[in-house]
Amino acid sequence: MYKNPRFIKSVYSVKELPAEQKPEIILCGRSNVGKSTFINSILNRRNLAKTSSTPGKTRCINYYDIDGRFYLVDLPGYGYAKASESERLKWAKLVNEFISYSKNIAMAFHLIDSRHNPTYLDVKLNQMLILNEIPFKIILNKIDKLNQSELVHAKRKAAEFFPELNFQDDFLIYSSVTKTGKNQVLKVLSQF
Ligand SMILES: Nc1nc2c(ncn2[C@@H]2O[C@H](COP(=O)(O)OP(=O)(O)OP(=O)(O)O)[C@@H](O)[C@H]2O)c(=O)[nH]1
Ligand SMILES: [Mg+2]
Repeated sequence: MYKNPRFIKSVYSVKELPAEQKPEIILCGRSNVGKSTFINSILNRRNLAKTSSTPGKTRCINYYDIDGRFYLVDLPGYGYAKASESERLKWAKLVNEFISYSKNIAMAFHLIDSRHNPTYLDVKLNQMLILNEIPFKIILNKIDKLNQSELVHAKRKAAEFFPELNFQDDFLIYSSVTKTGKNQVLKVLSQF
């Protein structure tokens, strides 16, 4: 278990990235899929990362130092319908620039709300990760909201949207409520 996770800074442009070089594990995906909650849940903290039931909470890149070993990096969500067009473009630009600019991204957790089908933007994000040679896990999140047959359906849909991916290797299921999947995530993180 991690002993000393600390908030480091909020970044609004790629020029402000922390000077100290550490492996960066990024949290990405649509707005409201549970990226910030996932960070708290992995770290056993209630409020380290700011969360909200209103989409669009995280509007900048937030850095958390995990026991001096690596950074967890909370990215703004995309596809938040109620944000203005210019705001959405600004967040998308920040995320795109960051992913192609930072040399320290060691891996990505790409979260998808398991209740909804992946979107075009999820497919684009996955392509961008592959293009930049960033190892990733797609997390089907909030599975506490699904019954068994809905979970089967969600897995089938994910396989349809990402036909080149292998469910065993590239996906995990998760719930911050029940902690399903937490051991697998901690195992993935243990390599850093
Ligand atoms: N049932 C359930 N709710 C969850 C889970 N994870 C997150 N939530 C809820 O989903 C909502 C959004 O969570 P956030 O963690 O703020 O989502 P985010 O992806 O960081 O959103 P942005 O910052 O807008 O990009 C909150 O109301 C959370 O309580 C989960 O595993 N299960
Ligand atoms: Mg957030």
